[in-house]
Amino acid sequence: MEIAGIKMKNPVMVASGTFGSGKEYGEYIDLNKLGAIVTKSVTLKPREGNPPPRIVETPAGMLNSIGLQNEGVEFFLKEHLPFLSKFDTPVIVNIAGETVEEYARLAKFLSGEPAVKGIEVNISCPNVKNGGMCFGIDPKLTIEVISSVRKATRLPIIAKLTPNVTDITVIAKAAVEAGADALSLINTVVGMSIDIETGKSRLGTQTGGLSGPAIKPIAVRIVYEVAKAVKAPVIGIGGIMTGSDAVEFFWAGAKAVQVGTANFIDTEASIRILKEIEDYVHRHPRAFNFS
Ligand code: RRO
Repeated sequence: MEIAGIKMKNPVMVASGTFGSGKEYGEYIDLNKLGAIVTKSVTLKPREGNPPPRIVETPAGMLNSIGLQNEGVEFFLKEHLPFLSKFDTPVIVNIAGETVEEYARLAKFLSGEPAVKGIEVNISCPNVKNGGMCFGIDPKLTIEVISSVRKATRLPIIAKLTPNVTDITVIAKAAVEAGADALSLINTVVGMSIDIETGKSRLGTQTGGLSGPAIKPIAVRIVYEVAKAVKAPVIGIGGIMTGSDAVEFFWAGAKAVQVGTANFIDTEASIRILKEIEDYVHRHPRAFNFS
């Protein structure tokens, strides 16, 4: 099958930020079996991330406030990409920036790397003051970022959108109009958890991004709305723990899915989910056309 011109063996990808740079999981699962690997967001310069605590468990999910911690694009290309390039699985690099120019420069950097098969443009990080979600909640800024990335690279572009907007179809149309080849839906939902003994947030930054099964119905609804509104393929993300969860996203209109929070509970979750999808497809041979 193929998405945005990226050839994949199957529709199960691993979601950015939940799979490190791939190496961390290589000991536990056969990376060759995945549809694609999406790496943790990289920025031009290294970032230390947010003050702790950065993770809180919540009913049916978790909140994170990592704050885009990463070692920068040059370190990524030197230290992580060579390992990933050994596998027969496309590597999609998630990029984030504080300015439109930073996104474009990152895209240029990655364009010269044969091992990079696509760029996922993160305009939806909820945990940084500048950039991130600021772009993805505004259709004009969405157009600016995506069109500048479009000018900077010939690689397939996947825009990763935030659910924290009133009408996601407006942002989705803007991203596609500006040159996105596919859309990843959804990034985390802004949330908060308070310790009632101290009256303080359980996260260093007060609020964070909610992921896991708690957000699955929101994600399925958004995939459904966007798949009807744009022609570009949609990749479904949000609380996928089983093959049945993934199948819900396919029925909603997704062409592929990304497994995120489930990786933290079970390192083999993505492979298990793929098998469960295969079992479903075997029982329902005419349900989907993965081409
Ligand atoms: O690093 C983070 O805090 C983070 C990012 Br970049 C993102 O896109 N989504 C998220 O929930 N956390």
